[in-house]
Formats: sequence, structure tokens, C-alpha cells
Amino acid sequence: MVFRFMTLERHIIDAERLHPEATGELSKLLSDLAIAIKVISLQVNKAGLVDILGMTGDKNVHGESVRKLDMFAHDMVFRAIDHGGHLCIMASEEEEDIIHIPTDFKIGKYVLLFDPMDGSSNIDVNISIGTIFSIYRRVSPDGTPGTMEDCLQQGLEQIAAGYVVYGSSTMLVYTTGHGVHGFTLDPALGEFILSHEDMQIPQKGKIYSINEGNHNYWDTGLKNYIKYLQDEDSKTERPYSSRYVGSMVADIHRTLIYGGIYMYPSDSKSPKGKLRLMYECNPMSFIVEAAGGRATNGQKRILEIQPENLHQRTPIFIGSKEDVLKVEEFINNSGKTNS
Ligand code: AHM
Ligand code: MG
Repeated sequence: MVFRFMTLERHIIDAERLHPEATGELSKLLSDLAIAIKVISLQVNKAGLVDILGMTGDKNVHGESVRKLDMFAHDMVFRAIDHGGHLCIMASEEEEDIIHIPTDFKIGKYVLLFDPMDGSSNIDVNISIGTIFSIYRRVSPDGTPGTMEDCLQQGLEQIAAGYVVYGSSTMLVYTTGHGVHGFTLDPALGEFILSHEDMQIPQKGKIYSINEGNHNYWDTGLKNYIKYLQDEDSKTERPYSSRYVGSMVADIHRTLIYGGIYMYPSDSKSPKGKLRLMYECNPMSFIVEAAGGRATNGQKRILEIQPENLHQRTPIFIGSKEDVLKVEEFINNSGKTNS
């Protein structure tokens, strides 16, 4: 047996070698990001030991309570990347406005959007949380400060996206659009090691994931779909199992590996859904599609939505192709719109 030991850094460099036009800048950007993630992971692991738990007392731009770990993760990503010379602009779920690169640093050609700490309601109860990131090439002229237009690009324009699950181990999953690869952090070495090469989502699963507490607010089409999943039919492997962590990263990571569907729909309480297009839905859709899955808002492919503002929300149905096609069938048959 040949012993293979592929670190994240080596993997990124090898992948860039396949593209002779590549300058190596994206590799360096991802490596900087990996450093921030290692520091966040360390902090997450000792969260119960230091005075990092609990609220900061502030509200973020969505009016939600901000926990200390959210801010720590936000600052860490910013500080690991602002001076690298690769970015022209950043935007974070924790900041209302776009984040400029300090004027004393070189301005690069990439744009970074990130959710520093997703699933933050799970921090205090030791349940998996995550970080999500999305990288675009700038559309404004090189050498000038980045603009809002650089950030508000369709998800289709992403050149890389990834997420990190801080779970029983820390895993980073990323894609540059061709192939999705997963790396597990070896805490002793401090290195991400390739553990899941070329991840492919099953075409159909047996698990659905949705906050069922919102059942009364759902449209008829969605209610019928969930009822369909719960009905017995051995040919289509129903009833499905239900799993809901309440951290999008963890729920989608499971969906990517086991197959099935994750949903955060619009409903009468949240007509636009809950999750953010730019920080959560676009990167996760880019990854799931690159693994052979599907992601829609019910009417339209998530990656084709034209963003209008940084923090806009969207309904999302994401996962195995056959499962997402099935929910679309139910939603569209109910005669209701979902966007
Ligand atoms: P957050 O970014 O404030 O943590 O919110 C996003 C999270 C997702 O990770 C998760 O899927 C969803 O909110 C859970 O919401 P709910 O508690 O309404 O089911
Ligand atoms: Mg989030």
C-alpha cells in the first residue's frame, strides 16, 4: 500500500499546477484562511474552559444576539487575510457594510465573503458549529479599492467556496468548482490532512432536515412533501429519517455524505426564509452542485439569483438531486410562489 499524506496546502498547490495561467495567489489566500480556521478551531475546542462563552451584549446587523465566539472568528479571519495582498474587499455576516482592505496594504484581485460562526445558537451546548466562505474574482478595475459591486455577484461567479465543521473533529471542505475535497484537522500536527477525496453526494438519500416547529407556517405544497416523506413505501425507501442539528454547516455536511435534503423554506412567519444568500446559501450551493447535487429556492437555482444586497435572505432546498427535484414538484404543484 502506498502511504499518502496530502496536506491542504499541498493539495491546493497541486490543483493550481493543473492551470498554467494560475499565479498561485488563490493558493496563498486559501492558506491564509486555513491559518485563521486553525486558530478558531483551537478557540472552539477550549470554549468551555475560558471566558469566551456567552453574549457580547451587542446585536448583529440582523438584530440577533452576538456571541463572543462569533466576534472572535470574524476578527480572526479579517486579521489573517487583510494584509496578504490577495483581496480587494471582504464582507462578513457579522458586519453591516463591506469591509475595506486597510490602505497601507496591497490590494489584490479577489473578494471574500464569509460567515465566521454559523449555527451560533449551538455554541453554548457543545453542538457542531461552522465557518463558511466564498471567493470571487473582482469585477472593478485592478489596483483600486474593492466595491459593493465586487461583492454582489451571482453565486455562479464563485471561483472557490468552502466550509469548516467544528464537530467531533474539525473538517474543512472546499471546492474550486471541480471536485469537492474534505480535510480533517490533525490537532497534534496542526495540519489539515486529506480525508475525503472527490466527495460525491448520493443522487437520492433517506434523510430530510428541516425545522418542523415551523410546520404551521408552511405552504401546502411543503406540508404535502413532508407528509410524503413520512409515508411508508418500500420502493422509494420511505419513510425517510428526520435529522436537524440547527447548524446549517453540520446539516449540509451530513447531507453531502449520506444524501437527502436540507431545507430552510420561506413561510408565513419568514416570507424570505432565514438564511443569507451571500454568506450561507451561495457557498453551500456551489459546493453541493460541484459534488453532483442540486440547490434551489423553489423557483430558481440558488447560484443564478441576482443579489441585491449583502445580507439578503433566501429560501433554500439543497441536497441530493432526486430529493430536490421532488420537493420542487410538490412546491410547484401547490400553485404558490416561494421567492
Ligand atoms: P446563524 O448564522 O445566526 O447561526 O443562523 C443560521 C442558522 C443555520 O446554521 C441553521 O441552519 C439555522 O440558523 C437554524 O435556524 P432555526 O433555529 O430557525 O431552525
Ligand atoms: Mg450563519
